[in-house]
Amino acid sequence: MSEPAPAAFPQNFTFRVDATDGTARTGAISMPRGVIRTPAFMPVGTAATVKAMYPGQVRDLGADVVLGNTYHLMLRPGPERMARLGGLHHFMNWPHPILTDSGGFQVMSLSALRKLDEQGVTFRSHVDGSTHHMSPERSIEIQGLLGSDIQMQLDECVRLPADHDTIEKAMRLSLRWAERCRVQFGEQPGKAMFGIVQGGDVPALRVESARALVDLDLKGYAIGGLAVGEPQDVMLAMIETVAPHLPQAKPRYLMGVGTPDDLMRSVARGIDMFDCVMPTRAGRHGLAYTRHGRINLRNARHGEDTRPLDEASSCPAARDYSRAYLHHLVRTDEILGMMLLTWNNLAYYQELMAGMRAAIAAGRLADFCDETRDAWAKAEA
Ligand code: PRF
Repeated sequence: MSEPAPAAFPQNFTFRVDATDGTARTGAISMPRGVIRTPAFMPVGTAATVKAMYPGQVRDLGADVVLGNTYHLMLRPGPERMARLGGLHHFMNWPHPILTDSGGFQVMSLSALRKLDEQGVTFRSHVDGSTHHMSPERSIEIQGLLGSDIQMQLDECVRLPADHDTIEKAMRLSLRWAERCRVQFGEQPGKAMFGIVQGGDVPALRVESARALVDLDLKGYAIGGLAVGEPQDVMLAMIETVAPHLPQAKPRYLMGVGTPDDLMRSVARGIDMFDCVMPTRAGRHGLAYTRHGRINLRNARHGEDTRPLDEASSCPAARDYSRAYLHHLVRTDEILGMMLLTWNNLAYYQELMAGMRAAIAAGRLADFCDETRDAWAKAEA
């Protein structure tokens, strides 16, 4: 008699730290749909697609997880329809882990006539003007209908600069919503719901938010409300304020960040997960992130440059097309230009994360970051 085959991945949601280097950590989050190597960068797949990329390509670059947006998917195709169609993983042909943002942040940045009160957020769709209401409970219900593996609490993110009272009210509302989301989420062993630390640029509010969320004993913790108008040193100071109050044994996710430099400085301060539209959006606007720094392919100086973006890259988009050709594609608004630059940018971001994971394991993250910055500076000189 043969034993039943072991499950490919654990049935529970777990996080393991394998090595540390100062306050930086490398490890893995495991769940039934797969393993996320950390520190991880999550490509943004807002509307059930990482724009201009095939799912298989995203996977081949080393992405273990993508991000989906509750706000966009609740408007189109709608959560109940998504559930009838078998869930987001099946719908978009991405069988690996998916994290979904809760919707509050996108409502505030995209929809018209939004109104926020204790019960949740009421807003007009940016698609057809229809009115919607989303409570903390409904946000978690929608994320469940989508089939999301890592669900985010509904929160209120305040743009900076803002006054103390506004920041404090939003932080406290976010805490009350975290409790309601946790009740709604209940116990789902293979899945997780993360809380979101708010508190703007006020250290005492950040600490209070982190402590109260830790008391809720959630599976992971995000830091929200950063990269919303403040300088980088303020963002980094807030990470340094919050991180010591978060449990070592749980993943930490910095939402909506950032540039390659932001990622390196945040990883050094103990962040495990990131998402950002930067590599994909910049790619659609003619910007390439490379080992030689950021290159604007729109610029006329690339018009007869026969060099590729990076001859040493493992990504065909970086290696097999001249800058002159990419310049031409960008200037003529060809779809292929967006596809190649998105591919290049996501490859660069994933290479950077893999480089940081290896460097942390080898105890040389600071050297790795110095070398990476030196290469950008050398190209500029
Ligand atoms: N909250 C949520 N999503 C977010 C943010 C936030 O504060 C940010 C801020 N950088 C990006 N995405 N729910």
